[in-house]
Amino acid sequence: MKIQPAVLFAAALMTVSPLASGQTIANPSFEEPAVPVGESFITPVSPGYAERIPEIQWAFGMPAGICRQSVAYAEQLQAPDGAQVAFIQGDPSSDMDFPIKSIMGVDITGLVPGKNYEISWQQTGRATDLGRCAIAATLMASNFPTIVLFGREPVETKGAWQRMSAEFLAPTDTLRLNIQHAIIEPGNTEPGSESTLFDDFQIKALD
Ligand SMILES: [Ca+2]
Repeated sequence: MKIQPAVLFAAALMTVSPLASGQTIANPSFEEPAVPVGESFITPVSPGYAERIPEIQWAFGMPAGICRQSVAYAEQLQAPDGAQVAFIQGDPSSDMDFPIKSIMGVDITGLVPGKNYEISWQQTGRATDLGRCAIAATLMASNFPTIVLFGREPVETKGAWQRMSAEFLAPTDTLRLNIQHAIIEPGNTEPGSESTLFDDFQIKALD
């Protein structure tokens, strides 16, 4: 049977379609920009709900941001990928209720509606903290129900990276990933206590 040109054209489109592997998380390892020499970290200029830092492409509440490995929030800790990580610092004044200030988020783009994906990342509690933290991770888009990846998942390790992963069905092509952070068992009483670090976000299509 002779194959019609239209069929060949459609097949060619499928071969080169960027949607086949187009799912993207911007700056997934927090390597850009390089934290300036003499500085340990970059955080939002002003407190508030998830301020987007253009150079990083992620939004961070206060206190959260990126830092170099082995210093500051990542003291005694090597990044699992590259040399920088993200952090969310606990907010001792607002334990237990997942305050919107202690948050970081980014848009996931290039998803194909109706396809299944796996998202994963590395996380760990700061080695020198005494208390216990938890995260909630959601995916959101206007006019679609919120997808809960983790509702209230304790951070199980300190100073040792643990890969978190969850699967989801994409309802639309762009979803906002938000990770909220809370102290569930206060250990330190100083400001800046109880932090969780993140690195190496990955997303892959499952079908
Ligand atoms: Ca990194």
